[in-house]
Amino acid sequence: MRILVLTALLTSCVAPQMVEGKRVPVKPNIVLVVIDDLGWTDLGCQGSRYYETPNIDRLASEGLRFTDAYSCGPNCSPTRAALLTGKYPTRTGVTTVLNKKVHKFALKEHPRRKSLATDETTFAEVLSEAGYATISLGKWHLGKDKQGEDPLSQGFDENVGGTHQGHPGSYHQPFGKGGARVPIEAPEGSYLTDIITDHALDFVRRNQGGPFLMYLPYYAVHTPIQPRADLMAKYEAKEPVGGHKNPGYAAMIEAVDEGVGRLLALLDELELADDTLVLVTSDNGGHSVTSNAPLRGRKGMLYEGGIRVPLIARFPGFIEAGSTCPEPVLSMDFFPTLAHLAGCETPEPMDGESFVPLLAGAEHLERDAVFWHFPHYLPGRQTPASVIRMGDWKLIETFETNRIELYDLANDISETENCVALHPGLASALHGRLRAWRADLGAKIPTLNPDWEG
Ligand SMILES: [Ca+2]
Repeated sequence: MRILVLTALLTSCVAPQMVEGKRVPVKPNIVLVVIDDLGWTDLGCQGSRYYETPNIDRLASEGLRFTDAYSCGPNCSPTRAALLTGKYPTRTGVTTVLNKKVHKFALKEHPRRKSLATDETTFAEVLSEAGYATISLGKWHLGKDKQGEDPLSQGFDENVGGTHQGHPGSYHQPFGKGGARVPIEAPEGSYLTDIITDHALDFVRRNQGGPFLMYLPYYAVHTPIQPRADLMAKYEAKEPVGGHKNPGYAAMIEAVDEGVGRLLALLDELELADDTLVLVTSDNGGHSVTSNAPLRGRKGMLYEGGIRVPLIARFPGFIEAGSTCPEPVLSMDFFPTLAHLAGCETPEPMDGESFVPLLAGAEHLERDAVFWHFPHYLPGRQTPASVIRMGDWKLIETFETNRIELYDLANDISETENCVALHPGLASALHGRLRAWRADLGAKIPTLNPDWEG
């Protein structure tokens, strides 16, 4: 049934094309690494002088580093739903983490979806239809296992360890107990990040004839902070720098970097590096174990520290080595980008825009603004709010207080000076665009709670 619906949604594959004077690769292999909770500055190439990530740094030096990439949500599930479907969280209905309590403070949150609907079309379904072998390796966090809301229901041929869980019971074998256990069989003493990498390498070897799509959402570096013991000593001996100071967290980052390094080495060994797009990103900003400075805020917040994430893309011969791009790209842009490369149209509605032109060297996408709508409370971090970013300007509307904040990100990346009073006309125009976008998507704003006594 799903295949019939999908076929009806899609038009036929299109011919190879030129972008920015470059021939767009046809059906390359795709590796999409999503490091859970990795902050914007949590890589060497993103400015950390404490964490050591030589392999991802090498990837950046051989490819393109986006300086203004964002997650569609300030936490996991909304971002992952947007990434897989190409739609804003408002449209998938997955607007906060699945198991979060519905709060009733000054505003009353609306009920929301607790899983990604299985009739949503994901990029895995589209690429699978286009002949790709597909695998999801690691964290899923988008539905209930008992109801079959897993990667296999969303177009992936294989699922290694993806469940309803947002984090592992343990990073050490057997990876937790009961429902909190990550269901991967591994020898005693195994470390989860390494085992997931082992499965990734095995998939590449089995599918080296291509094309393949590897969705690699590592459980790391989400809590619990449980490093591999052999990586700890180096960081324990290091001086904290720039707010980066936790040896266990640093060791967890290094284990992921080592995994990416093993994967890159295998692509080299099999002579697949020139036929494979490798992407590395995160699903939200870093949390309190790290520092996102100079960005304000952290995971769970709509300030830059909660939503700006690393994004690195490498495709030798197509992407210029050592380049950077300041154009904002969001989680929802991966779907149209991957479909573009697979030579296929995307289903409607589609909020994302292919960033293939940026990979080829273009400076801008066609859209002129991007949006966030988070109608939820995360106590101590965020109250219901919406955001628009247009050019270098960012406006935040907070519903509980009707407060409007306007920041000039080009000159104030730390969001310290609210410029509303200085630029009332601009603030009004951005607010109008934000309201129009919400109306267009049917975004709900939490209503006043009559029982709230503050
Ligand atoms: Ca996360």
